[in-house]
Amino acid sequence: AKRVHLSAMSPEEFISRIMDAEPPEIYLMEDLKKPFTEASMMMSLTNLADKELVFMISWAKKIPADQINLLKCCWLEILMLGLMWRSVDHPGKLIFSPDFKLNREEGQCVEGIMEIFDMLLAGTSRFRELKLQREEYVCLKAMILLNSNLCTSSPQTAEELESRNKLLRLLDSVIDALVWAISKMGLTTQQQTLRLGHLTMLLSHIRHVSNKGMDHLSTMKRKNVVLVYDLLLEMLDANTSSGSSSSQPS
Ligand code: AOE
Repeated sequence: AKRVHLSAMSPEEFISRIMDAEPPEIYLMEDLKKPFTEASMMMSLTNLADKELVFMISWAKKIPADQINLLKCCWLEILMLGLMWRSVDHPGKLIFSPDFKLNREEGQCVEGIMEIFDMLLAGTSRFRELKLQREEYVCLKAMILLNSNLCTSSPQTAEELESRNKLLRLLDSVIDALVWAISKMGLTTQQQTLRLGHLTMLLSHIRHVSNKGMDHLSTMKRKNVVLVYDLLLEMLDANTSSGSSSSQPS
C-alpha cells in the first residue's frame, strides 16, 4: 500500500499523506551566547539550516519526484516557508526553533540580513492576514518543491520528458488538494478562487526572498564570515557559480 501513486489518490488522502510526511520540530540545542556577533549569529543560523536539511530530504522522498535535484533549487524557499509557518502567530518575531527566536528590535548584527529579515516578517504577516491553515501550508510546500524546476528545464531525452510529465501530474494533484483544503473553509466560490490566487502569489515573494538569501549566504561564505559545511555547502554550490567548495579550507 506504501507504493500507491500519489497522483491516483483523492485530495483528502493526498493531504493526509503529505501531513504524515511533515518533519518533526527541530531544536538548535546550542548555548546562544548573547550578544550575538556576526559570526556567531551566522553560525547558529547555518547550523539550524543544516539540521533541517537532513529532515527535508526525508520529507522530499515521500513526495516522489526527482527529489534531490529539485531540492537543490528550492531548499531555501522551503526553509523560509517553514520559518514563516512557525512564526505566523508571533507578530514581529521569527521563530527559528523553540530554542532560537529573534525579534526585529534586537537590532542589526549580520551585514545585509535585516532586509531579508523584514521581507520574511512581511510574508509572515500576509499569511497571518490570510489565516493560513495547516493543510494549505503543506500543499504550498509541496508546490514549491514540484514547481522549482519546471521553468528552467527543457527535456532533451525521453526519460527527462517522462520525469517532467510525472512532475506535472503530481503538481496537478497538489493543486487539487489545495483547492479541496480551501473548499473546506465555508467560503463562497468566488472567495475560494481569490484565496487560491492570494496564496499562490505569496510563492513569488518567497522565491524572491530566497534568491536574496542565497546571494547573502554565498557572500558570507566568500568573506569567510561563516564556515559552510557538508550538506548546506552542497546545496549552496548548486545555486551559485561562486560557491565552489574548493575555495574553502576543510
Ligand atoms: C535558517 C533556518 C531556517 O529555518 C530558515 C532560514 C531562513 C533565512 C536564512 C537562514 C535560515 C540560514 C542563513 C541564511 C538566511 C538568509 C541569509 C543567510 C541563508 O545567509 C533566515 C533569514 C533571517 C535571518 C534573520 C537574522 C536576524 C539577525 C539580526 C538580529 C540581530 O542582530 N540580533 C538578534 C543580535 C542583536 C545583538 C546586537
